[in-house]
Amino acid sequence: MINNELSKVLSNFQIKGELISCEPYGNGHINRTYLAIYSENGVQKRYIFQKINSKLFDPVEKLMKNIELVTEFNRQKIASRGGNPDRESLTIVRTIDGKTYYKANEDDYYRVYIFIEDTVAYQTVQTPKDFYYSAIAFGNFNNLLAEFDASSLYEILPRFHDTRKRYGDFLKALEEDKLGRAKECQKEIEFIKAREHYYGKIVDMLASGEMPLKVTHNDTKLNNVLLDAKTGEPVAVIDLDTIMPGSICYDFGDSIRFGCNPCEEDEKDLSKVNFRFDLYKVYLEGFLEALGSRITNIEKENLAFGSILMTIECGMRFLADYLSGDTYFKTHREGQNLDRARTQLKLVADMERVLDDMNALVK
Ligand code: ADP
Ligand code: GN1
Ligand code: MG
Repeated sequence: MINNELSKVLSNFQIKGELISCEPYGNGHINRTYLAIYSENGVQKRYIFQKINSKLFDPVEKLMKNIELVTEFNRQKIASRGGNPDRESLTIVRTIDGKTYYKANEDDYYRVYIFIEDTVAYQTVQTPKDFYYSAIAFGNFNNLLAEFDASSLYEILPRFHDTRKRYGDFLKALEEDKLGRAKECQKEIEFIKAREHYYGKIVDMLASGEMPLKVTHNDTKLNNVLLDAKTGEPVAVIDLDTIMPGSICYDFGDSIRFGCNPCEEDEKDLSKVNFRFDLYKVYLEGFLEALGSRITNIEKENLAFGSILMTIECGMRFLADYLSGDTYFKTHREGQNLDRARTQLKLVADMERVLDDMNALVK
């Protein structure tokens, strides 16, 4: 069945043919994503249709301007090297009046992208080769952004990876303890508090200029890259909502956080959640290969630490959301954000044990 309201919204976009289905799609935590299938003269065409999280991305107009600028830049680069921009980049489908998004109501904003066919977005690494290719994709994407005019971007989520600020937000959620949940997670709270000395390290290096501030993706988990369904080769980097100034160590670290966990982010059985050092090695190889000379020593020296930092940052964000009543990350069951936080902290503990080896490998 096609939801009438969604179908009405879709009719405002420049899409030919008849809408035949529109169903929830993917595993993103932030926007509401649907797969919309159309039929035109008997031929099916698919689209990604998203209700934008406008509470978070405010103003949506600026968010979409960022994405428009980055995708246009991206598409030109892809075309100039003989690639296929419709496949290797997100393509915005405009509204009938030429806009990049549609405002249905006060807080209801929607956008449409061309669905990139014959690709997969994995929730966990299937084979080391997939992970290697994802490293190539994100590394190349960082290279591309290096040539992009940073001043044209609007910082839509200021201080996104400012872990010290994230820690402050966590402490505030803990102090409020709106639902009385803190008593269930004392061990996790102590774990996060014990690592306070980590949180300012990269922000301070960025502020002092010791670490270069670059334009980064900032949400480089494996399901934000599309790999070719047949060959596994990288096709496109997606989910461009968080492109902002940041550190290469954030992009590297977030990929490691997500991909070196053999389980899904919300695995309940922590005995299965173990840091996969072999996959770290594979990702590191791909990432360094893609970046070539575009990575400085200070960045290299902090890749391993950045992996720990991104993982504990994500852990404290999940836990803060659990304490605040699950208002930020989409949840499908009770306790899911707590489970997510626990997997992250388990990975941090594992990584801390092998940090010297992680660093040695970079050298
Ligand atoms: P969120 O911001 O909520 O994470 P995403 O933009 O990452 O939303 O989209 C959610 C999922 O939808 C992705 O993980 C991917 O599986 C799928 N997806 C998004 N855009 C496309 C696209 N253009 N083509 C194919 N699949 C896509
Ligand atoms: C969110 O949008 P999605 O699902 O790709 C979040 C990331 C977290 C991630 C944890 C804008 O990413 O920062 O690392 O969940 N995105 C935003 O899985 O907050
Ligand atoms: Mg996503």
